[in-house]
Amino acid sequence: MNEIRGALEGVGRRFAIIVSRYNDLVTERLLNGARSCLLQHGVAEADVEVIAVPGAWELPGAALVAAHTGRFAGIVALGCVIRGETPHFDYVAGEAARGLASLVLETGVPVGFGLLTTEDPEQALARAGGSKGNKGWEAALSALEMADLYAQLGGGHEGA
Ligand code: INI
Repeated sequence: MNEIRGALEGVGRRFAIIVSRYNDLVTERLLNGARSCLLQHGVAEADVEVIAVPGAWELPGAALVAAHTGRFAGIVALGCVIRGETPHFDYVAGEAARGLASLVLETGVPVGFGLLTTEDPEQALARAGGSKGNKGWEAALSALEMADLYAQLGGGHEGA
């Protein structure tokens, strides 16, 4: 049996981090986690491009445009939607997630999913470097692994 598994190898690869400014107390921490993860796995500082968008709703569109440039081996999408703050929770969170999933299938560029959807700010902060870890770091780790996997499968992008 031949098992193919992506390595956590960032050397020579370029990544985009798309980060939402909405709930920036949380998303700044996700960004720190994602950036640290990429750098610690060999991605050069100059090969990490941080792209800011207003809110989670804008994540898929910006990620799609970034993916179509062919410049990135992977993308990390970071945001935070808090249920108590909006009756639009299901639309914003659901459509952002759906959009990110469909762009992966459309473009073949891996996206690490770092969009927090929580009941309150405390739950979000716990997942942004608090007691539940840092989902930004985890999303970057997934993007690294999948970028290498896609490259091994022969489908990697220019940044790969
Ligand atoms: N955007 C978020 O990222 N998180 C939220 O919790 C949120 N709330 O609560 O509404 C939110 N709304 C903004 C939305 O993402 C768009 O930026 C806005 O509708 C403009 O298109």
